[in-house]
Amino acid sequence: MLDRTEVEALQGWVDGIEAWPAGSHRWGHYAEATPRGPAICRTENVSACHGGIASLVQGVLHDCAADAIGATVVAFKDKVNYKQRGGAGFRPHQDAVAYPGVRRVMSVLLAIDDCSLESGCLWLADGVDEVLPVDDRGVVRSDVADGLGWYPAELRAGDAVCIDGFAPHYSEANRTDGARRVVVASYAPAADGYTREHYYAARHDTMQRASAQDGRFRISTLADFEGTEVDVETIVGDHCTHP
Ligand SMILES: O=C(O)CCC(=O)C(=O)O
Repeated sequence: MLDRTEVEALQGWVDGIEAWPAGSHRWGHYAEATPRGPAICRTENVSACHGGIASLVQGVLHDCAADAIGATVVAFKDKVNYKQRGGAGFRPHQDAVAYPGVRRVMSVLLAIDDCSLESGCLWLADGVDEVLPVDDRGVVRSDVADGLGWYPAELRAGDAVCIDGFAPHYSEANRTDGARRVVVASYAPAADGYTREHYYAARHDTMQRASAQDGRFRISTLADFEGTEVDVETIVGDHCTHP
């Protein structure tokens, strides 16, 4: 999807986004504990504050999702997952379950760095066209997930993979020395009227309610993330990271 020059530009943008000061981004700039110490694991709604990412979300990623769905689409969500060295993976889940009230969704995952088996690439199950039974975390029940046929999507930096809303997917921890960063943008058919404002308001409410109920930290509406949260305030260093 991107050539070498575009990939290098994207990597530079994301280096800068990762260095946004803790607490500076109202939609979420999350950190996790890793064997090497706290590390940023996700920034949510990046396009709201970064023109370069917005141009991808409204440009090539949008066109890819529209092609895959076969209709005019609206971008309602985007995020960067960093999966740094030692960073955690995600349990099997379906986007149709994760995004409150969505009818049809297509996500496009764009590799910022190479995504290999060792660095925790995405795995997808094929042949699923319905919502699967979930456990108390909202992820696909393990006995159901065990019965699916899983395929790895190893990607070079600049490659992308489309994830249909019903396609179960998961990823493992990063066992390499480098980061495995991806941009994931999600689209709904324009005719469905599912907007970014609707999604982020519903996301906030759902996460608050779910965490109040089970006391679990979550970086998404489902408790699919396998990492351990770090309070971002504790990773502020002794110098300012912003320009
Ligand atoms: O970045 C990954 O490996 C998982 C992406 C995903 O499924 C998610 O963020 O919900």
